[in-house]
Amino acid sequence: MNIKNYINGNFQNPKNNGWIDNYNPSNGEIYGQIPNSSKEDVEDGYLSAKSAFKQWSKTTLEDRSRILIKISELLEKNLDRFTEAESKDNGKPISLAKAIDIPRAASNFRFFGNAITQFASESHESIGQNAINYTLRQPIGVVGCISPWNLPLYLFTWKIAPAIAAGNCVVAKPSEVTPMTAYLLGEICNEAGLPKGVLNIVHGLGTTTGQSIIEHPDIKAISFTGGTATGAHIAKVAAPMFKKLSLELGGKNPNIIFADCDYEDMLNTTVRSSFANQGQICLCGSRIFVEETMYNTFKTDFVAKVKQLKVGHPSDLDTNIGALVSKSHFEKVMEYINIGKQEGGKILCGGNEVKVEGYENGYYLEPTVIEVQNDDCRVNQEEIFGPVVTIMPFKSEEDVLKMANEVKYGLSATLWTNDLKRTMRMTNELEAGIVWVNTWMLRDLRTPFGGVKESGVGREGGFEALRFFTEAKNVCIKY
Ligand code: TXE
Repeated sequence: MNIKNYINGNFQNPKNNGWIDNYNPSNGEIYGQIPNSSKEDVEDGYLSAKSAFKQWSKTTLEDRSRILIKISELLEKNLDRFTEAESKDNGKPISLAKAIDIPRAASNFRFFGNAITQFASESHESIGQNAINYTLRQPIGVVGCISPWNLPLYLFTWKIAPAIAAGNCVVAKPSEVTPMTAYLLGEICNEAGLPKGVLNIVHGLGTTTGQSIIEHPDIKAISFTGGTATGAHIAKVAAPMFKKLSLELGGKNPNIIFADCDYEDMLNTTVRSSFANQGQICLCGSRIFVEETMYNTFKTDFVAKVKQLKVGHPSDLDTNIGALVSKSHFEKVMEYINIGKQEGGKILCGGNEVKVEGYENGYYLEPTVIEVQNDDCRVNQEEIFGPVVTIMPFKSEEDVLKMANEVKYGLSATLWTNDLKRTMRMTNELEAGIVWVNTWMLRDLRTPFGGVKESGVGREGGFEALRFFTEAKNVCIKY
């Protein structure tokens, strides 16, 4: 199946007729092609967005909201079709795509369709100066949204929905590794009555298509989720053009477990926070630190549970761990397992490729737990982004806090304890954009979402996203 670009409401081939193969990670086979769009295709997308902006930015909030909610409803109506497409393209279990990815994409549109009707700006009365100031929140114009492959439609729509809700028009590029659901979204947008040109989806490689978006002088804001190295590159390109930037990058998140926690809840959630989506979530708790007094108990129970996880074909309903997204990513994760061994880490379970019967060329890997001696090793410092976690014991709150913060990343942290004072101390001190206490990945779309340090710049979610996608203009009237 050939995917096409979605520009000005139409589906079209890339101008240079350049194509990239699209792989099914569950069997390693090519099952379609996607455009390798050039600068000219991006320009087409931009011109279409620019011409739609005049009218879309003046469209009433009620009308914008209605269209976004319609898109959400159509995604729900097409749940099975989108679920199957996402699972096939990405390798994730179909059960996960059905329970999380596609419902969340629908929620993104519904949430921002509603949020825009509640979004307000401030006024300041300048007392004694006979003046009133008010702030206009105006859409930026044409904005770029670039998303990764791990949660394809979920993260794609997390950017697009607030961008268009706020009155912008968009040139968007999904990951070339997982383009399918973004492609299908175009049809839904047409059906929902989204005016032509408000959303333009240009497919292709990061270094060509993506690069043309970030370099475009009139695309004034870039919202990006992906690797830290790519984020740094985008920041370099965008800075001299003074683009607004929102960067959500990698993580190496600590999962800190104290002996006073609710044990069963912690254990079950820790299996999920380690291996959900094959460990390919920027929020996964990939460094597990366990209080010394319960370390051996935890180690035994955790490893026993991890061994029960079923690695299998994504469409089998009892599969817990599907395929990794691509061959190159599979190789990267395997390389880290080797690094872990070389560094003296002990493989407590997993560590090997899995051959799933009938799908021997798929990219399957056992969920892997590595016991490490200290936090300085590479497997504890670098983002692996696969079904691999490390575990090690800690003695004191002070020690674990130091280790938790001694990474270049700062996206999320998870803390398991029932001690209120410790919770307060540690949540204040942890260097992360999100701290979960006695839970993981519990999301409320109104909350600010993003990281500190090399995990990114800016926050998505709620009104933060609407602020990002608007320019504040102060108007001062003297009377
Ligand atoms: O991501 P890239 P990759 C981490 C994870 C992973 C590593 C690399 O550790 O192993 O990043 O993954 C587009 N201009 N995360 O290489 O390249 C690209 O086409 C404009 C964490 O797959 O950052 C895709 O659409 N765009 C992360 C998007 O950037 C460019 C999720 C992300 O791809 C570009 C994914 C360029 N020059 C990986 N180069 C998270 N935070 O959740 C690439 N792209």
